[in-house]
Amino acid sequence: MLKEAIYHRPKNEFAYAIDERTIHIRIRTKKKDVQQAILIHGDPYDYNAKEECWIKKEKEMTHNGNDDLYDYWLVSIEPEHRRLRYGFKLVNSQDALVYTEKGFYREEPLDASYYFCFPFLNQIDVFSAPNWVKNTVWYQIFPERFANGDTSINPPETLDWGSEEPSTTNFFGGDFQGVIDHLDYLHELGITGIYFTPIFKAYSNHKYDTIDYLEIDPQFGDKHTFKRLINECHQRGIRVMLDAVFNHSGFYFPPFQDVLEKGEASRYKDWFHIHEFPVQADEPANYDTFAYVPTMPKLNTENKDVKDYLLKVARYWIEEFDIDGWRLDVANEVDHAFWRDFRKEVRAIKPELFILGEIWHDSMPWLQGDQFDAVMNYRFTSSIIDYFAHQTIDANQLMHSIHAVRNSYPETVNDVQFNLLGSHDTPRILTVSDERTSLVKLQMTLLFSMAGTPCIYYGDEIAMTGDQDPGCRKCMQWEEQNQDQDMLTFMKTLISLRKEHKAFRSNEGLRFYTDAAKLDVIVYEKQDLLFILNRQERAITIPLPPHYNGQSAIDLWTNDPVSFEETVTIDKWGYAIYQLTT
Ligand code: ARE
Repeated sequence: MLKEAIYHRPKNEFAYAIDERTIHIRIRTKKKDVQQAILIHGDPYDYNAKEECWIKKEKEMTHNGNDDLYDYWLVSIEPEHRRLRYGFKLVNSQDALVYTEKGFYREEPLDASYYFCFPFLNQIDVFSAPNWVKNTVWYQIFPERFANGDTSINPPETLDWGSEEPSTTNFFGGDFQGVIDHLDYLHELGITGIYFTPIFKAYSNHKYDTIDYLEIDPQFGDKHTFKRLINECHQRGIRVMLDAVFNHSGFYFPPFQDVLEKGEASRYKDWFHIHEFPVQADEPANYDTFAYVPTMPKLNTENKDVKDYLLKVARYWIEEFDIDGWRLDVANEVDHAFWRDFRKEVRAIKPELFILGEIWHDSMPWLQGDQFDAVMNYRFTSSIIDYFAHQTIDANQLMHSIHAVRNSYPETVNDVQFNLLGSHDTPRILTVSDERTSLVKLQMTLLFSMAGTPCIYYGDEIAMTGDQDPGCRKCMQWEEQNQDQDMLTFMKTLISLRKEHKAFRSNEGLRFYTDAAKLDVIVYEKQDLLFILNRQERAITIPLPPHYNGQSAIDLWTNDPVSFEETVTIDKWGYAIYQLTT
């Protein structure tokens, strides 16, 4: 047994509570090395005086997927007194070892102090995301480019809708009225959440360079219109999430302008990270910025005045407009202390508020339950795109990547991860998929059939194209003859299937079939559903898992009855979802 590959360390993703009674325990072992993993567990204080030993029990762990290197094991346990000491019995054909906090043993140590410890399950420590999130289907709107509903508030030099390619500086007049005018379109699509990129007063067309955090940008409308927008959304069962740009302000943010004007004498000089005075705004700026962008001075969120100001902003849009979520821009570059206070503040006024961090990499330090509920799951995005669109990884690598990402977070986090195929920061999914809508459908099927909360980037549902920013920010296509109605129908069906079947929204029972993967077809089951995705430009016949032979099912796309045999043939770029009926 390869002991060097065996790893467990509480808590993080290896030992965490999923509710006020239940604890998940995970362990990682070298792939195919361990055949059986058993949890040895007991109450830290249960001692048998007669036999002079700790009283312990055993519970079989289940295999929770594998990646290229490791098997992942999981067990759920409900200790009577919400406290736990535990270890692992690991068995293969040549060996049986006991793994504890003090190391490996042939025999089970008798003293509880040798074992790992989950000292006490305190309710306040339980990671808790709002219950509505995992059932939400999001739609991301870049307000400048969704719809121009009120030309009277067009910014100067507004172009006719869609008349030119988007650039980093041009404007087309998208606004709140335009969104209101199309809420029924979103409702019919099946959308139950809208994520707006920034809407506060700012200089650019993307509004990530904030001038006033407490004012709506006049090109989008006013607070009255925004209030109407929120009400119209809520009446349709659509929740609203805004974009909090707290890592940096814009160049024309009055406190930064004051520092530029008064230098060291400014009362705001400690609101930013100024290296030396006088402030030098030309590149290279002599103050910290987002990336190398001098017009985005980094805010000093460790400064009490800055924190007080930004937390006031965060509360304001909840208390005055009843928003349902905050997406946190460049969240990984803001200090943890700020986010801990942020969560306390916003959850105190709205316990059901969704807190979503924009982090593109492994985000466990922000997902302990004291900061974010979820992150934008770009790690999952890139695996899907690498397999179906770029075709730079094979089926096994896709499965391994999905399991590796899932097992890097608690299952409670996976249930609310913000899953996406693209955003305003990435090329559009159709463009990266070589403009093949069939490949997009495969990727959408995988995205919408995994646990988490999926998001459609505006226009992807009608097969819009667009390269990297700013190319991905074209004006929304509203002329029906220029919309891909087949893709729109597909997305409506996929969304309704996800709403109808719980197995779409949970990873419980998720299992991939490696025999099909050998033929480069992705086959996975989840409870009573079987999914088949074929990225190849040819039909292919694959063996079904033996236990399906003779079973009957319903094809969820056609509602036709199906009786399974040993094999099934899947069309080129084909996708199938079956619900077992026996
Ligand atoms: C402009 C240009 C871009 C250029 C960028 C950087 O348009 O072509 O790459 O400057 O110099 C906003 C605007 C952008 C604008 C940017 C700067 O929307 O159009 O880009 O301001 O003026 C990283 C960060 C991530 C960040 C992206 C952009 O980690 O937080 O870069 N995303 C947020 C927002 C953006 C916004 C900003 C931040 C600034 O979502 O829309 O940009 O407020 C890899 C890395 C990621 C990296 C990602 C994308 O995957 O792992 O860390 O994200 O690529 O580059």
